[in-house]
Amino acid sequence: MIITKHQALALSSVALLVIGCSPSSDTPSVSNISDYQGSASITQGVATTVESNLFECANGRSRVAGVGEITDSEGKVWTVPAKNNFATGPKAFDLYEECSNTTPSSLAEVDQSSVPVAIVDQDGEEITGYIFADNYFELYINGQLIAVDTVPFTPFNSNIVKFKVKKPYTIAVKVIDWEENIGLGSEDNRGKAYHAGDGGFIASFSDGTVTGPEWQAQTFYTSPIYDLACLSEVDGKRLSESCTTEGTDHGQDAYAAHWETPTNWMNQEFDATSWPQASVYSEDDIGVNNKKAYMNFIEKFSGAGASFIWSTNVVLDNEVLLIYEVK
Ligand SMILES: [Ca+2]
Ligand SMILES: [Ca+2]
Ligand SMILES: [Ca+2]
Repeated sequence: MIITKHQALALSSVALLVIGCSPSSDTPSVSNISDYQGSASITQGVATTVESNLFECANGRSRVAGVGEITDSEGKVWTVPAKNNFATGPKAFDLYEECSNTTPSSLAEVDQSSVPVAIVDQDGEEITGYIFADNYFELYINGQLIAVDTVPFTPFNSNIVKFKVKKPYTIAVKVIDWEENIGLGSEDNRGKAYHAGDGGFIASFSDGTVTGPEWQAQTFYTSPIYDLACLSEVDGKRLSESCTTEGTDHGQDAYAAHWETPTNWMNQEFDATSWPQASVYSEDDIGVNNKKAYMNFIEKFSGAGASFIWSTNVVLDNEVLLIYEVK
C-alpha cells in the first residue's frame, strides 16, 4: 500500500493523539476549556509569581506562602490563591504561633487581657473570639477588618480577637487554603509533588456564637481540576464532589475555576441568603489531633460547641467566604 505524504501526516497525528490519550496511570486525564459550560472562569497551569513569600518563620519550618497571577482565556487576571490583606491588615493576637515562640500549653498560660480590642460600636458588648484556620483567615465585623491571621500557610497557628459591637452584627470571614504550586491548588506533600491540601475553619466567641451549619459558605477558587466535566452547579452550590482529590507527580497542567468575589461581601447589608449553608467537617476530617495550636485550646473549639466549616469541598475549594449574622 502506498501512503501519501498527507496520509502519513494524518497517521502521525493520530499516533500523537493516541500517545496523548494514553497517559500512564499517574497522569490525570484532561478535557478542553471550550467544553466547560459553568459560571466559573477557567485557567490552566501554573501562575506567575508576584509575591515570592509573604511570611518567613524565624524559629522553624514553614511552607512558602507565595501569591501569583494567572490570566484566563478571556484575558481576565486572577490572583491566586486569593487577594488578601496579610501585608497591611491588623494582625490578630497570637494564641499559639511557633514562629513567634508563642507556645502556651493551655489557655491558663495566655494573658488574654493584653489582646487589643477593635471598636466597631463604642457602646457595644466586648466579645472575645478564638480562631483556628487551615490555613489563613481575615475576619470582618460589620464590614470592618478586625484581624488577619498571623501565618498565611504553615506552621499551623491559632489566634484570639476582641471587638466591641452591638447586636445584631455580621461576621464575615475570608478563608484561604494556601498552596505551594501557585495557581494549581497543590503542595508537595504525602509523597506527591502535586498533593491537594485541605482547608478548615473553626471559631467560638464569648457571646456564644460558634461556627456551624447555620453559617453561609461560598467558594471562589477551586483547584486542582484535571477534568472540567467533574464541575457542576446546583442551587447556587459550586460543586466539585466528583472531581479527583488524588495527588500526582504530574499536576502542572491542572485547571482552576475562579469566581469574582462581590466587592461588598463583608458588609452588613450584603445578602448572602442565596449562598449555600456551610458544610461541617469533623476534627478527623481536618486532621487536627497532632496540632497543638488547636488541641491545647480545644475547650474553645469543639469543646465550646463549634464545628469545622468550609464550602462543599474542603480539599479542592481554596478561597471561601463565610458569613453569619449574630441576632
Ligand atoms: Ca494560619
Ligand atoms: Ca491547607
Ligand atoms: Ca486545597
